[in-house]
Amino acid sequence: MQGYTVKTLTQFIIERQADFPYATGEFTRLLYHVGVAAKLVNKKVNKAGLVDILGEAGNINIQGEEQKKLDLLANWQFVQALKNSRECCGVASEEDQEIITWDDDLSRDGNYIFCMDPLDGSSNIDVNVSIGTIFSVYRRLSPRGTKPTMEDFLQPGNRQVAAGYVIYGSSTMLVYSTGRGVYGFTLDPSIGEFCLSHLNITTPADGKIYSINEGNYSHFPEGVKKYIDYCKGDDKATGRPYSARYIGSLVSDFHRNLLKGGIFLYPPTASAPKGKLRLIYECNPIAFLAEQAGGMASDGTRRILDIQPESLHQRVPLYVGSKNMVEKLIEFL
Ligand code: P6P
Repeated sequence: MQGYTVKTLTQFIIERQADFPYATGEFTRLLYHVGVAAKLVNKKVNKAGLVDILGEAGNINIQGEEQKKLDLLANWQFVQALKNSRECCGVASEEDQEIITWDDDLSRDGNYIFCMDPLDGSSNIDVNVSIGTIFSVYRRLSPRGTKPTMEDFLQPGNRQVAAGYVIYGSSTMLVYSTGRGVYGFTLDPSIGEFCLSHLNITTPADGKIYSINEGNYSHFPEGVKKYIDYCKGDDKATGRPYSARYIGSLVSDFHRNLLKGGIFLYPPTASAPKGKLRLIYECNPIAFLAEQAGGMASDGTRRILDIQPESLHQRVPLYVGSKNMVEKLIEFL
């Protein structure tokens, strides 16, 4: 019987457990439960057009954005999975003002904290554009057996032990890194497993794609305007003009550029003077993955991963992708 050798996410995590310092299986169990939540959210996202979970949930989340029902479902699903893992002592989510904790001893004993945007790009749900979950994992600083503190969640991105995203698109993929390269798993619905499909993803040092919402051009810093004009320049020797590709869904724009090479820019704008994207559960995980794949991530003056967070939902400008392209942009800035 002709079959193909499948390596599931669970098999891979267990295999790589040995890579993980003080591998005690705790992290393996945490990541396993993230995979379960991703499969359950995927089921809901795939049916979004069929059952009554489209459209506004009516609530306003702490970002002042309409919360769509799928946002709430995804948030609930991941929080449940993290609780069930018993390895996580608290969660910071885009959808919740405060840190989420559980009043049970096992969770309080959890060694990890989890930061997430459970369903990023959710304004695209109703128009069937890919959306994603973005997550970041840290070891707690506070003693086990106690409630986690804000300090646990305000660690700089260079202290992440893992980061990843799920992209619910033409196929559903989970992409993550524990600091030893970036690995991609594609969901095979016929067996309900994430199967290894992208081994050790590296992003090209140069690319021909730039991703930015040029509608905000008039409010961009001068250096960004100059860089955009550079991307549009006519110089075959440097492969310009580049292609403009912007989906308006961070995970989709980042994933494409990660694989093909390119740069994603979210500069300060009039409506978002500090940038729109959140440091803790969007920029840090994306920056971790970009660097693990050989790319670069900056806020224009600082390496994203070195920024000391000051608040849970803090926003920063984000310039991320192919190393040479980000360096070129920083020259213009
Ligand atoms: P704009 C989606 O709402 C999101 O948070 C990211 O996924 C995306 O990159 C960005 O906002 C798009 O923002 O202002 O270009 O619509």
